[in-house]
Amino acid sequence: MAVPATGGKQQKALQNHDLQLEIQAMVEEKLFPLFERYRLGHGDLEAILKWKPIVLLLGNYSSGKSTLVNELLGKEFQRTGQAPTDDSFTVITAPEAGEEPREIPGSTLVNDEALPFASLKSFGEKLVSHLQMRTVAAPILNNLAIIDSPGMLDSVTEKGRGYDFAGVIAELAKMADLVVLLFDPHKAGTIKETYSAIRNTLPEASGEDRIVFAMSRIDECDNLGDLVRAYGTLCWNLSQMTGRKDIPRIFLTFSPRVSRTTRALEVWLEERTELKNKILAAPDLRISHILQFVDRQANELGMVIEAMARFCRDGRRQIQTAVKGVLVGIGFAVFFLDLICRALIGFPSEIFLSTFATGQIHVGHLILPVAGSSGAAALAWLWLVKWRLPRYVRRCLKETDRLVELETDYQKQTWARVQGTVRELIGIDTGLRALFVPHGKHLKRVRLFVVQELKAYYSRMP
Ligand SMILES: Nc1nc2c(ncn2[C@@H]2O[C@H](COP(=O)(O)OP(=O)(O)OP(=O)(O)O)[C@@H](O)[C@H]2O)c(=O)[nH]1
Ligand SMILES: [Mg+2]
Repeated sequence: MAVPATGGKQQKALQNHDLQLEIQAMVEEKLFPLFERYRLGHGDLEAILKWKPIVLLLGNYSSGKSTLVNELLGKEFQRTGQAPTDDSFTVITAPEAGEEPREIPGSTLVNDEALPFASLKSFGEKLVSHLQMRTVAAPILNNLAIIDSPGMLDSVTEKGRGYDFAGVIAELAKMADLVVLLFDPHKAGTIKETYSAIRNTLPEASGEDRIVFAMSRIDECDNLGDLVRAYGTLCWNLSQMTGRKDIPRIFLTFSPRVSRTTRALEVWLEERTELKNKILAAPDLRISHILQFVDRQANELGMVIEAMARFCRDGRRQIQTAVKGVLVGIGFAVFFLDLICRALIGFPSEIFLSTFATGQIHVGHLILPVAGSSGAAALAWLWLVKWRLPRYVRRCLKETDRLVELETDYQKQTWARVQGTVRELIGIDTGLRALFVPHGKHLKRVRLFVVQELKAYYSRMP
């Protein structure tokens, strides 16, 4: 049996909850203003920071997701069946204190500020009508929500479902502290939607350490040879999907509640218990998941600021060049302009430098140097504003990559996520003033946040 929450566990849950609130307050105070300033959305971060730990169950249709939920709850709660049974995402959790168990429709969930599901609204009405929350009193749900999902299919396309199924999975996987991916021996990793979820959706949305693979219904294998074949097929398919040769652990399990052949398979029951205990321990992953996510978002923010700082620094160099041009122009106007004019048109009769040396200077001697200097300054200004800076901005928009260091894969992946924002920021305000924003100060604040505050929270993880 899976271990139910004990007094010690409850205390740990409370500690985790307090820590989560503390991190939430700190992130809201220190990072959110900068996210807004740099036009980076912080909806995902907000979603993760609020509410309770979440386990997301994904898998082929009829792989036993709802059966596993019922086993964890200790009651027949979710509908189960041999054909694709469930076409909805169901968030299952405990009712609020003093509340009766109830069903809450998706439209309420996506509009409830206290819940993390607001981002699902953007997937449209069809998804919202395939989303619900069901509350039920069960010990494991005191500090946990489980999301049961529609089975993954082979033939259904986005058109068939009516919403972007992979996108919804990505959103939910981002907020989930643990993603359990169930397979069954009948379709060991051959389902198209599962393939694309593992290959494209999950790596971006969830850390590898937060994904658990399990093959359920193994009691339906006729013999050991049959099981080994199904397991081998799943491993091969998984390596195709993940592109990796080192296969992650795959729990081999079956449900003793529905299986008729438990005796021969007793040895595998241990794995079922291990899988359930892993699910029950998901709340322990909460703080590290939050910190990892904050870390990742802070790095994205840092990269945007770094790019903007570089953009401004190089832009200010263009101004320096213009200023140098002005100085040369002024020097020329003061020392040579009246000399040249006198040589060409005989005016002025006295040049500024000689009157300056004799001390017999009057306003008339200053006209040409001052007019020349002003002309030089105006020309330099025009050259800068109308030609040099727009050209510089255009080049930065075209070659945004040169604004950041892209040495590691991590830097490249982070950059892929934020370079659109950098382009947007560069394009918004192309005036001179934009080059004097104190990005360096902002960058320092983000770096300090990552190396000091965030690190301190890592060390406080229970
Ligand atoms: N023999 C056996 N049957 C199982 C096991 N787990 C689930 N089943 C049966 O398999 C069928 C499908 O199980 P569900 O729990 O409904 O599967 P699901 O993944 O929720 O399916 P969808 O909601 O359609 O995606 C049901 O008839 C279950 O009773 C198992 O470990 N062994
Ligand atoms: Mg189901």
